[in-house]
Amino acid sequence: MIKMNMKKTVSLLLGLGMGLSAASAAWSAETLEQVMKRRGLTQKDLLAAAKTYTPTGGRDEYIVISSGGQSGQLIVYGIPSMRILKYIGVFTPEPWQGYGFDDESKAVLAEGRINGKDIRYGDTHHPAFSEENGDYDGRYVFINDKANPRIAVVDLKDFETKQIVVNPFFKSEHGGAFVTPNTEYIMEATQYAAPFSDDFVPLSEFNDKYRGGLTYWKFDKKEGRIKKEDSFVFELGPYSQDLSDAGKGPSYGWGFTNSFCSERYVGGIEKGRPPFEAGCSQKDTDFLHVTNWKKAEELVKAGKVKKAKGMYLIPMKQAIAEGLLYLIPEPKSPHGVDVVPDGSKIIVSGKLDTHVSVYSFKKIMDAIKNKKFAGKDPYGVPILSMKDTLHTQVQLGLGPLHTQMDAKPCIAYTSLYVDSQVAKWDYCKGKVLDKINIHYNIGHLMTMEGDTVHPDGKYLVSLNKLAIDRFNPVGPLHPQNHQLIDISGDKMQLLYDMPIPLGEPHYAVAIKADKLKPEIRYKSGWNSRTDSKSKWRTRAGREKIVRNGNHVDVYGTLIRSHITPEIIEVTAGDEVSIHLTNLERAEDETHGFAMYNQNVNLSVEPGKTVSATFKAEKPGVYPYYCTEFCSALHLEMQGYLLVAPKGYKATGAVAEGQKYTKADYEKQVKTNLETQAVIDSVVAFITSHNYKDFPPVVALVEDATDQLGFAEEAKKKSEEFAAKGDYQNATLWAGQWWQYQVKTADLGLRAKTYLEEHGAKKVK
Ligand code: K7E
Ligand code: CUA
Repeated sequence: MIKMNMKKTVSLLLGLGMGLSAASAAWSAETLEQVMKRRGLTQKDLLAAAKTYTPTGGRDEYIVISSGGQSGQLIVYGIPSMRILKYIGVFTPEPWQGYGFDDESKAVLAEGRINGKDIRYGDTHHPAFSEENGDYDGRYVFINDKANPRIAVVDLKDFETKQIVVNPFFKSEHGGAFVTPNTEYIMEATQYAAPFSDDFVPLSEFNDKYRGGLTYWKFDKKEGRIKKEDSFVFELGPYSQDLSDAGKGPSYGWGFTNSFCSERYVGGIEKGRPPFEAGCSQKDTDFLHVTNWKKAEELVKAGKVKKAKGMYLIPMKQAIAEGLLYLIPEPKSPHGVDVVPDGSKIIVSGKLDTHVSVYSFKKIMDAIKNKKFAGKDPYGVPILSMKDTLHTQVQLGLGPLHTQMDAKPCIAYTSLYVDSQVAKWDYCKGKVLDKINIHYNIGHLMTMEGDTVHPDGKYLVSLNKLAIDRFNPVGPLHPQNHQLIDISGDKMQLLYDMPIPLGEPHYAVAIKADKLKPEIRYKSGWNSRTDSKSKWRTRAGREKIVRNGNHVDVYGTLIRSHITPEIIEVTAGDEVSIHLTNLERAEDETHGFAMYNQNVNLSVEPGKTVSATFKAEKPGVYPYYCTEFCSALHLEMQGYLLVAPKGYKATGAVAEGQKYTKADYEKQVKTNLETQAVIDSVVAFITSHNYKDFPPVVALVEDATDQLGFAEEAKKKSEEFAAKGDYQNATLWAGQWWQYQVKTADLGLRAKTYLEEHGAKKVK
């Protein structure tokens, strides 16, 4: 058996010789104290650094899904390292992921069309994880679009957007996405009132024809899709409904939705009317909407609710008659509404009130049971009194917005927008415990699994609206600032500032990392957007080009380092569909596919099949290539689309380049035999260890076996040509044989390294 170190092996495989220089610069001898002095760091800074610094290869304890604001995307990052891991394309195309470029994801984005129009942005606000018994189950995440009322479903198996639903009644929304404790429903409440119809309605009819609403989207967890036909919508008064939250524990079956501008004021500054902001903040209180979704669901199932626009619509009259809808005054221009983990209380913050108001669910139920109403709103909805339903009010500071929960009972954190602070307080006793300054203008805040029935506490992230002087300046448009705060002790401690350079991330949710079990590859030939086998999947050796009238289907494959087919010939005017399957099974072996001038840009992860359909209008030469640096010969992963003018007769002839002789052939074969010896040594290492106990290694070995099979085929071809004395083709096929060997060895070495780093044991 040949013994070789890794560097030497790689050099041989890449034909580099042993010229790699030894590591040059010695580590500087600076001490910790010297570094602290040079960088102006304090002991406190060091402590904060030690709490967040994650050495190479280290993992985070929590995974955050943050809204990406106007980017229409989601942002994934880790806590405590605050390292960004991914952006997920949701409402907008995302080229890296091929999202909005392949036919499969275009179909998802097309679900989000409104009135036949492509919506090319989204305003994402509130991500929500799916739940089981009030705890995150790590399966899905939902996100709303405030500007164009839509909800999207992202599957955490592959962090891809699978579905977008459009709310057919709303013209604006904000109170989503919030889930009920078993993800029975996803809540989505309107923001700005508008007619439920799609026609013109003058503002003089605002009170009668403009409406707010609250949708409970039915979610099928098994299928992973929203069922529009089983979803229902509450018609609500034309108040500006705001955030929502679902009840849990004793309040299970109920939902809570804020509102502002219950004045129903319509501005018109250009006509001399006082603006919205004046008219919408006159009253001291607005309305907390209390809805009974469980009972509404029963009515729907009993066939007592009429359908409109493909879903169930519960008119206000019916909601009132059936006892599904109540209002409670809440101070003043409220924003966040948050149900505490045990479900007994509901915390509301009024932006223009220095208090947070804690409502008792029991008191709310008692008042409803005893029909103790303080009055009715203009639409006849019963109003409970604040006095009858309040548990307590606590003065926290200026501009309280949102509240998150600690692992410790009764402890909550509320953001104070105007004060630029986080307040830690006790909602049972009504006492302020601690405050910390943030930079600047905090919006939402988030604790670990803080929305669940079992919050983890530990860390808090302050999602600040302004970054101002926190980072190196990058022009008038600043990033936003997510600040990580340690909440494990009595006093909150600021640990880290992370700039978020992608829209305004309103809200974020954090899940324990070990609850997520994403896949490393797709089943071979997989349509990831429909979660089913693609009808365009293609196996190795079955690649083909099929013409059907003016439509050309290309069944292609991708594997290191070639695209099959390498030449595609069509005629101007043809519609071309290129279907590509990535044959790789190894982790992280994604291939891209980009083509000149056709807006074709694909990301094909291992196992995936994607398609790109376009019209080849203009005769010309259109090179294509792989966009992911997947292998040493990645740059050679290329091809041509030839669009011939109508009437052109293709001969298939190709110009010849370099000529090869018998000597060239023999030289290549010699290299190949040496390489085979290296492969044999790596194989011997792997098979002499318990590699089958390591699934990533098994995947690498499977891939390597494939590559070796291809090498065998290429070897045979080269030998056949050599036997005929055709050293041109013999040499080229011998070169291809070597290419497959290199890939085999590359995979083998990755497997070997993995085994060495993960303490594999010798078995024989
Ligand atoms: Cu910005 Cu929840 Cu949309 Cu508050 S929201 S800050
Ligand atoms: Cu495949 Cu580069």
